[in-house]
Amino acid sequence: MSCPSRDGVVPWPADVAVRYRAAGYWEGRPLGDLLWEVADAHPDEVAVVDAGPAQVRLTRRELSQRADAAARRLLDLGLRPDDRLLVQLPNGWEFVVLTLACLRSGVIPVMALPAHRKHELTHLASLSQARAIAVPSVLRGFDHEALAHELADELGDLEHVLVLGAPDQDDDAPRDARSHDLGALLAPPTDDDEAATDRVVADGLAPAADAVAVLLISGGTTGLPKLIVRTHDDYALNLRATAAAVELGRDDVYLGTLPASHNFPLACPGVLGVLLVGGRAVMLPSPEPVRAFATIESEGVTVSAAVPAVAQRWVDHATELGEEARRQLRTLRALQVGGSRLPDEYAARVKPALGATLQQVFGMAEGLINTTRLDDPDDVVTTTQGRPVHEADEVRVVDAWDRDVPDGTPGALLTRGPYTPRGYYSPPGSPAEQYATAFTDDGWYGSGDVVVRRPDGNLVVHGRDKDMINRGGEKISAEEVEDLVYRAGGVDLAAAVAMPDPVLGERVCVYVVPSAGSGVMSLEQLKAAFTDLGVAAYKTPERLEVVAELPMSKVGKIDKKALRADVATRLQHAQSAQTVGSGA
Ligand code: OOB
Repeated sequence: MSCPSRDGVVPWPADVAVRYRAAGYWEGRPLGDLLWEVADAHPDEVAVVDAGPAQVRLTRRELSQRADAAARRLLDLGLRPDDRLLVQLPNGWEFVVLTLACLRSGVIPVMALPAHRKHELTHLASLSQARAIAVPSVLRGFDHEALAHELADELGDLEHVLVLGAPDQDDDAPRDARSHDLGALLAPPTDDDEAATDRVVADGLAPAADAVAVLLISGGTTGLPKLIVRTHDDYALNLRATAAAVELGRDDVYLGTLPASHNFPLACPGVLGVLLVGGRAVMLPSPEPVRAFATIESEGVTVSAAVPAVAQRWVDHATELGEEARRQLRTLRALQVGGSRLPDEYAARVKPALGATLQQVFGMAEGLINTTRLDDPDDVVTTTQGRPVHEADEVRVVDAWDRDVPDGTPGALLTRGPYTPRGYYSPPGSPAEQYATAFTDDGWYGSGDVVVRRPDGNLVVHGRDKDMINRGGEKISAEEVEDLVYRAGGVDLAAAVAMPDPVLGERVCVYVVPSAGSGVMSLEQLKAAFTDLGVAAYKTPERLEVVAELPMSKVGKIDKKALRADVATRLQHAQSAQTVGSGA
């Protein structure tokens, strides 16, 4: 069995690692140690609130005892430190306990999104050689349990299916006899003696600080997503630096409504960050404003995070409610917004509508996090995406020849630093170069974003030179969509591009040249083909243009810039035709 805490992981160069340690950026302690220190100091405080249907409150003692019990039970199942566990759970207390159990035991969680389906999960499970998967039984009408067993049948490494029954259903146990009951795995220890033994066992399992803590999923630009290795040392720094940037402390209550397996709500500072500073995490499975506002009021939430589309919904809802919303949101002091570009007009509306200070967050699962600061002038907060959260973050803005451009000039973002790994995870037996894309030889990560650095150091995201579609913060690789269109069949040429959208920023539009003799495909047929291929719904094309040929660039590649312009014009025309049609 391979060991990803060493194999397939690109380490920081030894001299750089020495420097980061000497400077104290890396503390040399695993995340479980750091979190348990807080739990031991304040055992009776409430640490986690599940504000979903489960309505569970856990003190720090209960949280740590359950996590240590779960760590032991993972081992009882046969899992070992360094084994990978594919985690696909909605936001709830179970997600937190299971993640902590992994951090304590050295079992490595692979953070899948609830929206992922067979196509994505198969890839993630095989890439990580996952030995176990944790899923809800049925969520939003989808049978995750059945799918998990399908995967287990097909993938040699995947042995254990851990299933969470729905707490709001009569029968909350898994329905397949082969499933392990995740509810039971996350139950408290039976008594104090068991708790004490579990503690000793879990303390003994403490992973090395430079071992892998979690595997995150990259937004991906080429084909299927890659895995990003985050070590205990570097992720702890990620938590501390982002917590400092939003001035997070023991009195803070963080509301997690974005899918918690994403780096932003997980660790920037997110659920883990608020626990690390001794605050409280409140988990909600959806950012829908009525529930979210009621939860903010009842739990005294002080900080939350949203993608721009969610922030817009909150602003619109608050504007509609007026005074009532201001009362509900009284305790909310900061709203972090990131994942995709927040339009300046909306940025300016956040504080007046919600009463909370806006913090723009321009981050990436690969590391670097930029934020505006709470005391920044309005112009910085509403028109920039902030600056690096840590003094050792290195940022370059370069032209096509890798030369630094002056401030004020758009260029490609390159970054290195103590929480930005030097390469993607490469599975055993695969050529490491295949996973080195996006990293330069001297370890810079090229995020594919086109940014301008202002003289005050703040970055403004202007666009990107990666072939990705950012649908309201959900990243979609154009190449992956194109591969799926080819698999759907009947086309000679396919190109996926972003089309502008007032709500999500971008959506997926596909241009196809049909094969000779095949009938003209409709958007409905294409959507159905994507569903049949078991693809996450957010990647499904929302517009289809059937054309006789595609524009080509001078070097013989499909000219996507021309296609993006084309679809934008078509949408504009459609809109003005509608306006004329409605007599306006
Ligand atoms: C976050 O992480 P990922 O890994 O899902 O996506 C990273 C990419 C960036 O390279 C950039 O293209 C885009 O998402 N992005 C933004 C942005 N924040 C992220 N583009 C424009 N403005 C922003 N504010 O998305 C992520 C990770 C941690 C914290 C926040 C976001």
